[in-house]
Amino acid sequence: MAHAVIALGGNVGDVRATFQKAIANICGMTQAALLARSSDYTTPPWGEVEQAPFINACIEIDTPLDPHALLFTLHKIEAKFGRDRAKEQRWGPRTLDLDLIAYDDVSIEKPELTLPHPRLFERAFVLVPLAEMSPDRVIGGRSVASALAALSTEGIERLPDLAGC
Ligand code: PH2
Ligand code: MG
Ligand code: MG
Repeated sequence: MAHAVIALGGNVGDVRATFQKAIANICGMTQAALLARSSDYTTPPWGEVEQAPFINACIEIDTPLDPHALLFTLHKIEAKFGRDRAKEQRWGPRTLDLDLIAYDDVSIEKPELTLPHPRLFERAFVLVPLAEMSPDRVIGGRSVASALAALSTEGIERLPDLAGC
């Protein structure tokens, strides 16, 4: 089994409900155990596109799938929840984005998959939920908490837990 960190994001539809269903699908379809789930956060949209705020969260799983099989399954789950990569704008609005952030201590640089995620250390919207779960985790030689300390977290707000979760 391998330890994987997955970041969830979205700003179209009932994103928090989508996250709940997507996490159940991730565990079912990747034969994974859910080790930890962060709170949901509302985050200012990042990138040049004018759009609604995002909701972001992170999970940690134990999975028997290799990184490519895991990524393939994450893409299938994105599509199941209305994501259409052919039609969307880069950095634009989306129902569900599932990014593979880290997979054990594996480093990969391929066109389809870079591990750890190449933009992790620029993105407070990933590091804030990740730091809630694992501030001391070291990814790519940096601790999550120290990487987060270098970024602004302005506008990022933790959302109260949903009833029943
Ligand atoms: N994802 C994007 C573009 N911009 N901004 C925030 N705050 N959170 C995201 O997950 C995000 C974004 C495209 O995937
Ligand atoms: Mg993303
Ligand atoms: Mg993505």
